[in-house]
Amino acid sequence: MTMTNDDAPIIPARTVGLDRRGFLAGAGLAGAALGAGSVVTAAPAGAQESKPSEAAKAAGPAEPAAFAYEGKDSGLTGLGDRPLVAETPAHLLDDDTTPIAKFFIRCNGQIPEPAADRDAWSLTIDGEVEAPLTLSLKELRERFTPRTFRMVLECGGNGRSSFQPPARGNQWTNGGAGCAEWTGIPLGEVLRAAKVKPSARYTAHHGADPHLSGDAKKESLSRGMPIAKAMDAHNLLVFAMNGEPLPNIHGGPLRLLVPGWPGSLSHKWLTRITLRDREHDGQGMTGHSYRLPERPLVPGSKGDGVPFRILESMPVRAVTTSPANGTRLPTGAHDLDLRGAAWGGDIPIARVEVSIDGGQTWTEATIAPLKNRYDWHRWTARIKLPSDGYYEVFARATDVHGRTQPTLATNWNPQGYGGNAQHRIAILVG
Ligand SMILES: Nc1nc2c(c(=O)[nH]1)N[C@H]1C(S)=C(S)[C@@H](COP(=O)(O)O)O[C@H]1N2
Ligand SMILES: [Mo]
Repeated sequence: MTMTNDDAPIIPARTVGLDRRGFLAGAGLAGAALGAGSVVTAAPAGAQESKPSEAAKAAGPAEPAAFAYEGKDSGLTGLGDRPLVAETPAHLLDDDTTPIAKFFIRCNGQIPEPAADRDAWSLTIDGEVEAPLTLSLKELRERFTPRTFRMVLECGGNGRSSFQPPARGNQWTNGGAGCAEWTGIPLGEVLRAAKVKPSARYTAHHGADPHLSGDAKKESLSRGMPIAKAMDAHNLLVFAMNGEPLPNIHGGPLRLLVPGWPGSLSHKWLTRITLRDREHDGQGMTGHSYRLPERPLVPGSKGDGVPFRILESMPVRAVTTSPANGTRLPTGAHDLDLRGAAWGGDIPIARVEVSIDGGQTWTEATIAPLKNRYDWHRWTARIKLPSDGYYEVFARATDVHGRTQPTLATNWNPQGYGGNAQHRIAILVG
């Protein structure tokens, strides 16, 4: 099946090789799903430029294999099997609320067997608390009042493929993110019920997914956050996603959802939260994991001797979700309607803009209000294309602190965090 190589390259688009034949290659296929115009091909994504063999490159844009996982859309892009990792191409982020079928997957370890009895799932809160708690999911739901928020969950490495030279890790374009309706019990209320001691400084999260090696002494992941962030009223102990029991692949029966910060804090298959009197040092907390250098590094260097700080709030990002990258429009179709999403960690978005001249001039998009804090902004824009021909449409978001997105990824770092170069899509008219 022909698919769009979604997501636009960060390093200059390989417009050489993206000729009319390229645009025509897949005509009709994805176009049917889109309704407007026909999706025909796409500028290769930065991620894909670094991977295919020279022969494959010469043959034109690669056709990624259909993704196969029960309940998941075959249009997701598989980034790895062991552990299972898949991202959502930008044109599949076009729903206001990301359906479960299209929601990205990021596992670090093995996927546990689905729980036979959801109600019996047990969560322990211990460590620096006066009154340690162990509650079943049933007890948790009876004792506390559930809340529902629509919130973005975004992998800390989202945008990594924009770095040159490539940074270590899954080569996410912009699709290591989604925005779902999460229903759960506010974490802060449960922590308060366990009576947090003044000595508590940091959380430590533990779950039931075995390490990839099968070694029971190792954890696949164990991250944590400062107590102040843990008490944010939007953090939920989630048992339902988009109104359905939380699917196993997304950490059901019970997961943590910590919006705004790297997705790795949103622990799946959650069994224990231990409060600690110091920064947690579990799997994913040490070395350069989820950390950014405190001064700019030479791209490709190791960062030896440079202090790193923990990545907290995620950067600002806009994606164009319609039309898809590589859409071909009929001759004379010069009114281009664009649709997308934008979000920015803890910091609200002030505006979204689009450009068809490489960022020389920008047109402001209309942004929809948020359902609640940590929701994403859906945005729309109509731009006038001056003539038939080839265009690249750039999108950028700016947050209320004035932080916006660079044209090319800046702040290179060994594990590739914070990559938020502007998303761009290729459009051919005529
Ligand atoms: N137990 C556990 N929780 C986990 C992970 C994991 O590997 N194990 N991956 C984390 C990472 S890195 C991300 S980005 C999110 C992804 O959540 P999703 O797979 O539901 O999209 O889950 C987080 N929670
Ligand atoms: Mo992640």
